[in-house]
Amino acid sequence: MLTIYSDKHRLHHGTELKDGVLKPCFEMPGRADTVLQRIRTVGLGEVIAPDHFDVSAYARVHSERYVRFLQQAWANWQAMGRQHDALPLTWPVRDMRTDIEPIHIDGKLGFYAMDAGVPITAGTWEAVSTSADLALTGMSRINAGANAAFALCRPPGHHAATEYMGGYCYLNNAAIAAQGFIDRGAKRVAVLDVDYHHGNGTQTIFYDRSDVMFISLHGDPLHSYPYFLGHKDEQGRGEGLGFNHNYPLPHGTDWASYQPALQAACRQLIDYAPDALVVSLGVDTFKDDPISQFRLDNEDYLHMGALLASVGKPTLFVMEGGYMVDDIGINAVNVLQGFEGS
Ligand code: Q9C
Ligand code: ZN
Repeated sequence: MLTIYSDKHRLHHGTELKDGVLKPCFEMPGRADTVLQRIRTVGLGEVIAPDHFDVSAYARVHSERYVRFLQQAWANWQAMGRQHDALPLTWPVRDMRTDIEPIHIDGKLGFYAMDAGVPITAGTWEAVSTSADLALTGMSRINAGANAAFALCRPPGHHAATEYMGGYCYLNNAAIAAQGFIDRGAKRVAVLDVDYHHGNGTQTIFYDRSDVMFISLHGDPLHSYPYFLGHKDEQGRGEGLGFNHNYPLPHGTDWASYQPALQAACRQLIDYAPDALVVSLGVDTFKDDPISQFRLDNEDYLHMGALLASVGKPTLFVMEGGYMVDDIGINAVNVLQGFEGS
């Protein structure tokens, strides 16, 4: 399988507020390095650099003012004489106003963020725009006839929505790629999200649409981040009603209880018959993941890949989460090898 990768991900490494303490993000450069190393070890296939895309490709699913904010946030922060990572601290919760964008950078950060897990640093824009370009390059290769591709995205994207970042995500790589397929003539595209966390950003972006189906398997939001979205009764709205499917699963879910849900999701994908499938591939469902609560084991990811192949559609894999750095390469590449039937 073709992999799209860039070293530019290393430009992004920051801190997050976790358990009341500012710590290095679990989402760190070593993650992508480990996956790339595994790809080379098993000889998965060619590894190519991304093509460059215009920001207008990102603005197909994000607002223009949000993309501009991401581009300018570090400069605005630095202009205040600050040197540490830019992080939000104040949010417009219920009954406060969201119709006026603040001018002060602290106001902007809260306006465009859902949590304090999205540090903006000097290299963040270069890393996140390149990450989106990886997904767009994979989309373009599949559009040109490839059966599958793996965009080794970092930072991840599925928590980012039209106008906000969150959970280590800035630009929604999977959504940008899905929209790219539509913009090149696809009638229907499906996004299947197997990251441990609900893909709130992707769901929200496509919630009113029937041309992009979204299906997510994830830790029940009653107990797991992102807490405020990902319940079963969220099925889409208007035109999009019936084109959003959530499978919230309990703590301790292992392959025996995960497999039937994935099987059901694959049946829905087959019935939908999309022109292309985008898989938001998070492997934080692993038993030793430091921030998640499922119990999948290394070899389960081979079965996951085989099930995804049974959908029988051109498939773009987009890297999302997975924080047990030692195993993320084995687990992610197992999905790709399982998909290829090796
Ligand atoms: N510090 C992904 O797997 N962390 N994101 C809390 C506030 C939530 C996970 C954020 C974990 C986000 C792509
Ligand atoms: Zn995750």
